[in-house]
Amino acid sequence: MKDASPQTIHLSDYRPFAYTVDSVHLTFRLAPKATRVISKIAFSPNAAFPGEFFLHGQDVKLIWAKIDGVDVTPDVTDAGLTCAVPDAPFVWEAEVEISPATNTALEGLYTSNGMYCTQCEAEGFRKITFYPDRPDVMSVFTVRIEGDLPVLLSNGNPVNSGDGWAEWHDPWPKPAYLFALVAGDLAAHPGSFTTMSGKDVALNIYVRPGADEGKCAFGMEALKRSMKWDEDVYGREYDLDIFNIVAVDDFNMGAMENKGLNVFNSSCVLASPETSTDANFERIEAIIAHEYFHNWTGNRITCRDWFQLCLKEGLTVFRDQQYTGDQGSHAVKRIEDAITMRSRQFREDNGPLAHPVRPESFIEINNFYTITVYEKGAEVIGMLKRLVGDEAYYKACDLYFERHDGDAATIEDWLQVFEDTTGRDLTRFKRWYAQAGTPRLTISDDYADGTYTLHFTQTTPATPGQDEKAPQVIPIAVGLLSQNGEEVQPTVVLEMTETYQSFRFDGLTEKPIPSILRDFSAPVILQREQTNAERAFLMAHDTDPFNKWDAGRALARDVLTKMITKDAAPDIAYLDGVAAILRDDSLDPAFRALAISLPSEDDMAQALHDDAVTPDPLAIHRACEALKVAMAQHVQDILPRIMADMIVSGPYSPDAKSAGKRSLGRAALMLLTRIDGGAAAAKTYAEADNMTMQLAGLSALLMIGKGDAQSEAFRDQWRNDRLVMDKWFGLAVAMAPPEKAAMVAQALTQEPDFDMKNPNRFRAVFGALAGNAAGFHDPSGDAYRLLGTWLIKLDAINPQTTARMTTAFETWRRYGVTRQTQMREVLENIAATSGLSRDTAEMVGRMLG
Ligand code: 0A1
Ligand code: ZN
Repeated sequence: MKDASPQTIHLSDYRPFAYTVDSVHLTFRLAPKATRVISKIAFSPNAAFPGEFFLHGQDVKLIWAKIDGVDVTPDVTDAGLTCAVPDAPFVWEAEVEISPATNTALEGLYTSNGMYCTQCEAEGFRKITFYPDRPDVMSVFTVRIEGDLPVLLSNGNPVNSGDGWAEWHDPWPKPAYLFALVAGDLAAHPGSFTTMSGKDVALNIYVRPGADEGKCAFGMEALKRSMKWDEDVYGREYDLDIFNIVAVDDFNMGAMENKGLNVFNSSCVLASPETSTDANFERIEAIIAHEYFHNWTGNRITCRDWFQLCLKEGLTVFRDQQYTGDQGSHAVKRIEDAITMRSRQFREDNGPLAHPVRPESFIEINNFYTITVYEKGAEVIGMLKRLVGDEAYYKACDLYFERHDGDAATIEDWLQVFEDTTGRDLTRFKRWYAQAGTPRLTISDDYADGTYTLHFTQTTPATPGQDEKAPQVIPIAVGLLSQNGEEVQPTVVLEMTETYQSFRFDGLTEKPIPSILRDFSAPVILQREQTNAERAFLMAHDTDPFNKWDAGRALARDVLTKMITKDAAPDIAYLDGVAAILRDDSLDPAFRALAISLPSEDDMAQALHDDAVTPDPLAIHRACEALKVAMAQHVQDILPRIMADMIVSGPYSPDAKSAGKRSLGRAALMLLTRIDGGAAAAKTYAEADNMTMQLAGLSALLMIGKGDAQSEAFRDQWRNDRLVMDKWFGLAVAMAPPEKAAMVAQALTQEPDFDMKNPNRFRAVFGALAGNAAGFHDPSGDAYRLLGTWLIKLDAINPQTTARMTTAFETWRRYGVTRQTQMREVLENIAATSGLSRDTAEMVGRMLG
């Protein structure tokens, strides 16, 4: 629905609500197109902040309202209602009607395959009933659900139930965004957990009856591991008698941490060896942990307002990253996270959508569930931990939980516990929350008389609305290696606080080779003159796994840049480095797979743009392909052995070690396929007994323009599995040759099982199109226009997913005039669409602005 005058909300305008909510009773009478919601809410005036009685409400039809039992007639607008109320505590009652079955935006109460479910974060509760829908208004909820369905769930503990009704009570005060209701014909996969203080908690994963029931076991074990980990590492215990997870097919995001009733996109919880890849298993485990960890970082301590989103998200992402590292390899996890930061967060931070980890204004908060708030927010916590040390970090966290339990807190509260614990002044560090943009760190060095000095200069480019940047506090982890590869200075963390700063290392006998920004100790871009010989040296000798990997990356980037801009042949130093990594059986296979992987084509476009070269996606694609062929030829004698060694025998297990072996095996297969005509890939596909290898075989074949028969067979085999079919839809577009990508995507939208109402299916096709860099940027402009057309269609039914997907265009200014014009036209077309949602209007406005 068109919002005539979208309001910009500012952090500086924060004011507490004029009333407190003492209790909430809700009764739901479920009906697909006419659900009735009866609310009974006890309010008290907030003496310290008197003001208007305003309740949010959107797309809800008011049937009646009462105050203290007497009928009232509030003033109702599109956004909510106001009403004259007593100057003393009172009870508000209202009945409203809503239509879950026609709610395609998937916010508020909606239906998905006949199941009722809710999504209230950030501002969905106002689509359920009139309420002060803001995170600092917290209350205890009691919920009665009436409906002719076997399973009726809400937050907290079950109180009572009978035929066609159930009552739930959540003793923990919560904001409305954590409310949830689920009702449907669901099957439970049960489990249990005994907490550290000996309390038994009933666990359930609810799914649609049938095939999905066989896909719950992994999620249940992951949940138990998460519960244990949060006790062991953060001392956090679960606080209700029951913890429920529900899998839903239609969901805008990954999952949601509603108190005691987490709702998951089915793709983020359902797993089986036959239908899920190793990457799926890893992601599912991380998301289950993430949502569970929110119980303390998000729910027990929530956010005062939506500007503080990173308070819960940055911290919870940081915690899930720690958890994943603990389950497998910290080094591998750190490299994976750095890849995400550099490719997706740096891309955001260096474009028109750049914003601080804690934004200062927004039009639509749903547009700020971003990689910056989540991932850079987590990096900021990681830097804080590195600066204060582990012991102080956990002490500060303890203080945070103790001091703010039950609060709606702010970033100031979070930093205060660190100041109080350590005595440090974090004023300057706080800039990480306020200043957008990726700092560039320029490095030079000198050596004389046994003293080695590193000189750093930091600058942060201007970002929208922020022209001037102040220096950041940057923890720079550094180690020094001798010329023959021994570590002469183990890792130290240099704390850079100024624009220019130098650090000295004394007592050396020769000029060392520095290893800088170990473990990716800060989300910054290093700018440094470095020879490929030095990079190759670090690739071979660095003791820090992140920098060992990164040296290879830097080398690959340089090789590709010269292939693209100078038509150079692949540098033998890189090819030798790859061969050495592949041969080194002492290295973790998962690490080896990462170490021989290339930067993505989009990363290369960004790198060229940073070097003031206009990127040509097709030239980048060709160079990447040529380099992969050269790599394959250079290491062809090693590949068969690697593939044989990396076969994991016995029944499939998604554990990190087995997955790591498969990862290296697949990397070898991808190389081999470029020189063996697809024989090994066809064999892999035919013999696969798990989705990881089946998909690896199929992808490899499609990559070389083969695999039509396998693709058809795959489709026949998995026709009835929605999640696997999403993979099939996505793969067809991702692997399409550049000039055909748009056509393939367009053809897929005509398939009977393409359903634009299902965000997973829409993302499968169009996320893959945007991800096929050379295809998306095909000179015809067809892919731009196709995506634009479909985004306009989707906006009318699902603004949130549409707005997110417009980010495919966020890099438009990187490219040459023709592409810029084509993309700008698409953005302008979207912007000019009548009835465009506030979500999408804000995004395209910022991109064009
Ligand atoms: N808080 C959830 C993510 C989430 C955010 C918004 C949503 O709907 C608008 C749904 C989920 C998380 O961090 O997992
Ligand atoms: Zn989260």
